[in-house]
Amino acid sequence: MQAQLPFYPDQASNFAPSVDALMTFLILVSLFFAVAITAAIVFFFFKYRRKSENEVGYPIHGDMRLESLWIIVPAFLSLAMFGWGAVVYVDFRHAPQDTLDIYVIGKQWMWKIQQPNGRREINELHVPIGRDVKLVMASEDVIHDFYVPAFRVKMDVVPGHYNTMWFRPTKAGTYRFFCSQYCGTNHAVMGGWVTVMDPSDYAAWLSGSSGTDSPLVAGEKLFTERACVTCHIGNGSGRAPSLNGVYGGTVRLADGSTVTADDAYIRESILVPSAKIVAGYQPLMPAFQGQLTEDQILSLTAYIKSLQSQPIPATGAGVLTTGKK
Ligand code: HEC
Ligand SMILES: [Cu+2]
Repeated sequence: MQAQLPFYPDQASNFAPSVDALMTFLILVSLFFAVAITAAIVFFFFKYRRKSENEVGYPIHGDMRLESLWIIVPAFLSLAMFGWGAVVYVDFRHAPQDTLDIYVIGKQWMWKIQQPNGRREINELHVPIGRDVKLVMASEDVIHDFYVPAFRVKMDVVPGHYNTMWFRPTKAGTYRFFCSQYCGTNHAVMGGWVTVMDPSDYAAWLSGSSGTDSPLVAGEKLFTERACVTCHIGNGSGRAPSLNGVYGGTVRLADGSTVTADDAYIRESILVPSAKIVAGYQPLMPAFQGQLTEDQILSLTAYIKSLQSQPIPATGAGVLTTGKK
């Protein structure tokens, strides 16, 4: 319905219909009360106007039925808004399993995007239709925000932190995306185009790659170049815990607490190792804060993720459970 209105963005993702339905409900409720209250004001203005110079009004002592009505109706309406909003929001915040993960890095004033096979794009994002896509987003400098109106999704992109958001494109075409967090002089031009393609076209486009390493391959190289491999030995015999099977699992820390090894934990472990020490190990890992770009951290994480499929060494003291399914 709204899609026919001028200036209304296309409905091009799984979220568009549900967000628009909720939005329509909110607008209709607001419109109803705005019109009804204005009409009542105008009506009472004439009906209860003072008709003679010495007219005095009756004192009014309230009316239980009226008061119950204006408590119950708004309470019911606002609970409905909350409940409905929560359903849409929870769906947006919980990415399904088996998503196509694409890395997005915001930087004054451009978007650098990397496809799962390593193909890079700038201010462009190609996605296949009908596939659940998850964007893993980080910033090189200040807070940005990735916003695709046609998909009805947006999410802040924060330095020192990963934010993710997911969507399933439902309609082929080219749609605009924007940075929607003011981020400096050229904020206004920090945007680009999402291209939603048929899966076969997307596969063909991907394979016409510009030939950079995939994050996984780049991560594996970095792991050697940055000498991570000298401490983190696969069979757990090094001075550091083996990273096999760590990702997605639960890690026991030296202070007795446990933590889930997600992207944020891996990131922190690399940048500021002293923040959380794995039980049974000395805090001798150097901090890599300021020494790795966001790209490189993402690549290292992708590599550590891939180590999940390797055998878990019996000596991996810190590992309680693994993310292996
Ligand atoms: C000098 C040896 C050393 C080097 C080099 C080193 N680490 Fe570590 N690393 C450790 C030790 C020891 C621990 C466990 C104590 C701790 O948590 O700080 C650790 C912990 C970790 C953890 C958390 C592991 C877990 O089981 O929870 C990750 C992830 C990690 N390192 C990644 C890296 C990466 C990536 C590099 C290279 C960029 C690297 N490390 C380089 C010694 C090292
Ligand atoms: Cu920006």
